[in-house]
Amino acid sequence: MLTLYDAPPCPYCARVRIVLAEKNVELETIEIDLDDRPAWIYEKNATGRVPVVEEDGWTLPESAVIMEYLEERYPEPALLAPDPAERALARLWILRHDDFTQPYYALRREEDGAAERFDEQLAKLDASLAVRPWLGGAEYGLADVAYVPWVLRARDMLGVPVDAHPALVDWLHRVLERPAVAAEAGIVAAL
Ligand SMILES: N[C@@H](CCC(=O)N[C@@H](CS)C(=O)NCC(=O)O)C(=O)O
Repeated sequence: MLTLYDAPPCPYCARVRIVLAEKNVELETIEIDLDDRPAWIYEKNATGRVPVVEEDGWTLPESAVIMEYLEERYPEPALLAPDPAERALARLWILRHDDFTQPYYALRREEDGAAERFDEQLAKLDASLAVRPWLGGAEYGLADVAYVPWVLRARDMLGVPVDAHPALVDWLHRVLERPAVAAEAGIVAAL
């Protein structure tokens, strides 16, 4: 059985929760208190961060790597397209995710200009979603999962207005139709 070291507020953990739910993987969840982390978490991940997954005594940190691991370990339903170009596009979004999260965390720290910089990032997602239905291309997949935890938290916890970005609003509506993402919205609502 797979174990997930998890923290409900953590958007990186949310990526992994969503992928596991999409793939209907049976799991045990061990909740880590981020304000009072147990010392043993450093044995699972030298940085002390979550998420970490563990399977048969083997541990793996880093949400982007975990998502890819889960995609290979539990291939059905697929969350990466068969087309190499679409797989590459999804990976590019995931690789460049820091461009999106830097202004998000700056906004959380209430830094000057952060709202504008984060809105530029939302506009970038919107522009892509205006030409393709999903971030990775024709189908929902890992790129959408990689971004939606922050978009939900920005909208529902930081009060960021998203209405000026119609393709993003439409994507959010479609992505929330997936039970795995709707469950995550429920977690955010309870934070
Ligand atoms: N690059 C990591 C980031 C994970 C991360 O930053 N997790 C946060 C919670 S959202 C954490 O464990 N923070 C504790 C710390 O930084 O000490 C990933 O993608 O998994």
